[in-house]
Amino acid sequence: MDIAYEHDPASTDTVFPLRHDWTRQEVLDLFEQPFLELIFAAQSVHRQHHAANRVQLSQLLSIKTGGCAEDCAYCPQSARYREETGLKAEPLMALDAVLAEAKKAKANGASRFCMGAAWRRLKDRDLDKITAMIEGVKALGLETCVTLGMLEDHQVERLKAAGLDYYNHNIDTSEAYYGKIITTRTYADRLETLERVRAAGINVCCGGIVGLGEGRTDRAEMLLTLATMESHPRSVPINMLVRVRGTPLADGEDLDPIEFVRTIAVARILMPESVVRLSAGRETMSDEMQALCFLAGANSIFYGEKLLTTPNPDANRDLELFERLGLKAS
Ligand code: SAM
Ligand code: DTB
Ligand code: SF4
Repeated sequence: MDIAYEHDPASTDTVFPLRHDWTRQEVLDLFEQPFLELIFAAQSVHRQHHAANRVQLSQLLSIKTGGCAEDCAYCPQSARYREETGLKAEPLMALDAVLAEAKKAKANGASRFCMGAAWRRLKDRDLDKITAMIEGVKALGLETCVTLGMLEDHQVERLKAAGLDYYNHNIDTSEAYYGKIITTRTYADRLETLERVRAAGINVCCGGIVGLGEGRTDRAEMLLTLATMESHPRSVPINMLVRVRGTPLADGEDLDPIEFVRTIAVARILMPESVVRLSAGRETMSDEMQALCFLAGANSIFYGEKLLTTPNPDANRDLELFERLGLKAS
């Protein structure tokens, strides 16, 4: 029986309202629930707002790799760790090469193409090239997303005019823990760009990374920041830290995978209408762990064998997993 591929708002009785007034204690209480209670609640919320068996596929492309001026401790693309990581900085890709990758992504079944640049901020000299990429990718019938660092008002307007669907800009962790991970920009800088994007009418894609050595309170605070925004981000990527040799976080202690699933479930409950993306880190996750994340309310993944610079499961492994779980891509 082909059930619940499409969202059926009448499929559950309890309505979980959209709220923007969550408190810190409520979020912590959610995290502390017995696991099975938490997953049941998350799955109930999920079915109220989303098709139960659909997972959206976004494909990433690094259009400008490495040499970044920021010092994000998790990131292989920071110029500060160049000696240790051995990652070479490359120039901005040419339009035709980007479009060739977008065509492949479309043929593989991705619905959104996300172009990432290792920049602290977008520079005006690159704006025309970026808007041409957005227009070209959109013309292929794909949703467009870019992540280019901090933006100014006139830049968001240009991106909007080019037809940009989503801008990704993560808050990454709690405000309290932020200074331990990044010193070259502030939490407030991040929120300012996010507000500009929202005000321009571009969908916000904003989430974070877990496994940075933060505590549960930091994970709760990060989700609280997202869930108390004026409107919830349309997409919420939850990344598990990918440990890259040569970065300051290469050798930390791994986060309990169950805690990662809890983070997904809490995100789902706090932001019922958002698409929660099981993002970086899938390469080292078991199929069972990924299935738990879908059960907890994740309904998007990064698809294709590469994230920006690190590996991701290849498409065959994902398609096989979808087949085993009866999931449909969208
Ligand atoms: N430079 C821009 C910025 O930082 O906003 C855009 C590109 S940056 C690579 C995009 C996001 O990738 C970061 O905000 C972070 O959440 C995620 N990321 C980077 N390195 C990661 C890693 N090793 N593991 C998990 N997520 C990572
Ligand atoms: C997001 O939240 N995760 C993606 C995307 N947005 C840009 C990036 C993950 C990067 C993982 C490390 C790498 O491949 O360089
Ligand atoms: Fe640069 Fe973005 Fe990497 Fe930070 S996360 S070092 S801003 S590319």
